[in-house]
Amino acid sequence: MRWDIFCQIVDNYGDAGVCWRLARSLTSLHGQEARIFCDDLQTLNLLASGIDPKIKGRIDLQPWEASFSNSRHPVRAADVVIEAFGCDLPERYLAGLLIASKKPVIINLEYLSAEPWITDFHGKPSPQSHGIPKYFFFPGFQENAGGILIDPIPKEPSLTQQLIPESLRASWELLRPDTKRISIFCYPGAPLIKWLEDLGKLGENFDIVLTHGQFEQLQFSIGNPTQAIFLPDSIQLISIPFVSQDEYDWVLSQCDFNIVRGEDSFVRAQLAGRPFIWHIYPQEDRAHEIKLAAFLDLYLEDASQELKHAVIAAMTWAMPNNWFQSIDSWNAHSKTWRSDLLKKQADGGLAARLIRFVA
Ligand code: TRH
Repeated sequence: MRWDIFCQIVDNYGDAGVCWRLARSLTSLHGQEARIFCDDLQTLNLLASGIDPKIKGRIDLQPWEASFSNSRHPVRAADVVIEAFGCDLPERYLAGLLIASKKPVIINLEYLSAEPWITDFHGKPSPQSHGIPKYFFFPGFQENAGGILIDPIPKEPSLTQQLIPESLRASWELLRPDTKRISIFCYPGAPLIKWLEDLGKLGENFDIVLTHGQFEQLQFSIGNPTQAIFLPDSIQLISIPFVSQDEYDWVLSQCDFNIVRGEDSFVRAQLAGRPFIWHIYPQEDRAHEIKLAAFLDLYLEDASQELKHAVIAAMTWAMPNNWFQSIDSWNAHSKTWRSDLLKKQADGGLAARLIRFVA
């Protein structure tokens, strides 16, 4: 089938990240044809860079405007049109669909959530006045939800540790042996300086891999962007550049602990099989707190009482000395969660469920 994926970047990288991962699964694993129309092609290209050209070559990345029917970019009718995160289709594209002989199916691809209510809405029709069939598709962890994007499934970290991407070589040389490694990719507002100071008092060495812009965020949080940041000697900060999605996946798999955010990095941290803090996207009405609680209910369903306390404390930004003593059992739990997750997604996860749904 031919898929047109519409991606409007609201902020950050998650919208592009999810659309790109979906397109690569559809094409490289399921032999579909995919185009992404994106209003910020530069960001999308950044994420997609460095990927095997055989995979990238199968996905047509186009600016948003290229979806309009005109003589330079005639619109081929797609079989499936994805409105990622409920973005509105361009009117001129929709007008083209209305006169097309074969109508596509439109999918409103929603945000990932572990909340129980999504299974009642997943796959339900969303009748439109234009008459083209449209459905809600809710990604989720439950078996009767839309699944999660699992491609590519990360390999055992020991098998890939030597495959240091070129863009990370210089940073990786700074890592100290026998030192715990923590990557950080989070939103402004997290109490990171205090967190790192506290971590530095645990009596172990930590190398902190700061993703692009994270160091500046730390400086900003102390109120003076030019001021040096003083942390205990046990803490080494290492800034890395913005890397491609595949390279960032690799970083997550090579760290002992990850701080992630949004949607895509949140899933990848779980697939890495390591403990993580999910800095959930803050929403004004505090809906994020409900979403986080719903995820923790699932994630910790089989955990001991002690581990539950530790993980909930960590995920709500309690200082590391409150929960780090449980890191070994959290590690074991992360591995079990990863393999259970993959078992539940053994049907191919989101991309495969989407194809089956449309078919
Ligand atoms: O960037 P995010 O915070 O994205 C979002 C947006 O806020 C969006 O509006 C919101 O709807 C969504 O979250 C829930 O976090 P996320 O989802 O983890 O996406 C980041 C993507 O960027 C992910 O695909 C990984 C990728 N990435 C790289 O490719 N290279 C990098 O160096 C880093 C740090 C990330």
